[in-house]
Amino acid sequence: MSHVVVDPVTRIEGHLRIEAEVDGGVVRDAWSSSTMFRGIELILQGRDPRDAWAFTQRICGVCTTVHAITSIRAVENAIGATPPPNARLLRNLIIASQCVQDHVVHFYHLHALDWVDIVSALSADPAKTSSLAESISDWPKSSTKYFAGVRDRVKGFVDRGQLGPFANAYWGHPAYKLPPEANLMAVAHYLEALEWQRDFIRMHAVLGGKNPHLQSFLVGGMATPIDPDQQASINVGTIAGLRELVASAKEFVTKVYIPDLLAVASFYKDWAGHGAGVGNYMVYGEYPEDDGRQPALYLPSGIIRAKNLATVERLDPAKITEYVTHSWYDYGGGDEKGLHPASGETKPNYTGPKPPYERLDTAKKYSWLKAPRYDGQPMEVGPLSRMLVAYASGHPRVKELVGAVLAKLNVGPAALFSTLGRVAARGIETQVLAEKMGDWLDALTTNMANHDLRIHDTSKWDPSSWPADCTGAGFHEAPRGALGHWVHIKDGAIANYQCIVPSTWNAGPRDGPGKRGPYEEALIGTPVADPEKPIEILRTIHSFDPCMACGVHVVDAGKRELARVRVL
Ligand code: NFE
Repeated sequence: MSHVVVDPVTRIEGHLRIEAEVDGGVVRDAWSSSTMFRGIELILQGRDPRDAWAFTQRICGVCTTVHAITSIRAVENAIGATPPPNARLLRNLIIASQCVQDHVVHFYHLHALDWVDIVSALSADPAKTSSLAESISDWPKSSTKYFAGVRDRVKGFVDRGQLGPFANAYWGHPAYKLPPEANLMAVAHYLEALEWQRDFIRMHAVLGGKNPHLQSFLVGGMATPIDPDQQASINVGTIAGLRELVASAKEFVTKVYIPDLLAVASFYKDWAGHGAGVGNYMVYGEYPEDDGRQPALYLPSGIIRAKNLATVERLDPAKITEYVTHSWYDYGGGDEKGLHPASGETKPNYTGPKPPYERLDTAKKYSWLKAPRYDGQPMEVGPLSRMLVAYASGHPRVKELVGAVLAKLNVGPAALFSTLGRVAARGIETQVLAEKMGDWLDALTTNMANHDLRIHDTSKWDPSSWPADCTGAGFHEAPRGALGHWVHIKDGAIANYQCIVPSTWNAGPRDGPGKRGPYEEALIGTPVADPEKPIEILRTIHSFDPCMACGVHVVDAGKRELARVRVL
């Protein structure tokens, strides 16, 4: 029996520690611990709820926008503000472009190197690499000369000994299965994706002034003027520029990302049999298509339990609770019970070992993440959950693309419940969203043509128009999954604020009754060839796309003050 500690898990956002018991080459038990504390909820108390989005957006720089949009929705829900249709369309474009960029970055820059061996790429034959690339896509950058150039560029990089992001990996590990040519093709696209994502996210600069942390959100709408005749507004020329970016996304996803995903997956089909996890999937739903109180959503909400695709249950947010039984928080003597986030508490109480430590006391508290549960059950959230709920709900485009990917890999729907299923679902979702964005640009154009330039509902701007005491909840599908913010507003100020982020759902520890969280459960049964180089653990954990920054923030285990920050 080996006790494996992976700390820090790299190529993620934030700080994550995994401990696992490996016996007979297989993970028998696992613990997921986030080693930082997030205090944004406390910073928000007493503030103007119209400012909350600007604070919460700083929870994370990777899923930038997502906490802003969720906060705005929570406050609008509490005070009864209704954004006009143009604001909904701009928000959908911002959210979808965030997701598309984030998924491409995850596939190439955070996850691909678990499957792609950089060192092996150096021995690839560029002519064979060109034939391989041309056999799977008509992407123009596929010549022998191009791949020879990439190989020489990477070789120069390696020869100088400046490995940068490629340092300290398990290159040459027997779990890497791609031939050198597939490795070289993937490395070339890793480099191209770096450039592509930087260009594509200009969508956010256009719609929000900058990225990360867009500046154009506003409770009741958006702060972006729309006017076809004004230079400083979203006008016809701006929309034409956005259309070009959307076209570039569709091209990159269909000609590079999806073909690469299928090529890599075809060598790792055994990973369709690992990493299933809890088998329960939760989706809040996203992309409102109208402006009603309960709008139709392009990607539906729902719950799937125990991998049963025959039934999609209606989601009821009242069934959400958070446990701190194994988390460094204090519920005032009642740590065995779960609390609904509307009455949730954030009282940090670090009881873990002083660093440096060898082991966490996993029988007690061992993470800064709480353990969220739905109807008492752990739920996986994220692209796989969204694609499963959409697939099982009969979403036409999702069904078509899921069917095509399964056919191409020659596997059945059961393969989706796996590490590989998570990777595939993320790619499918990227394509679905890249295709969909053009519809929202069309709708914006139509509204402009009809002289509907409304962007902000001012009727609820003044706090005197709000109830003296009100509560609201905002829901969103962030790239990593279901995100919820709950706000209590009293006399115009925030009385309480709680966020449950996707990585809290997925990476959270055991709950009151002792049930494992999704990361922990997904690791059970994972093969580990060499406990000193546990690449297989990273494959499954990375397939969730962890972001601990969303879950937590800064901590000093000695409880000393790190810095005093004045937030105005
Ligand atoms: Ni910091 Fe996030 C996303 C949120 S965390 S990346 O997506 O919310 O899971």
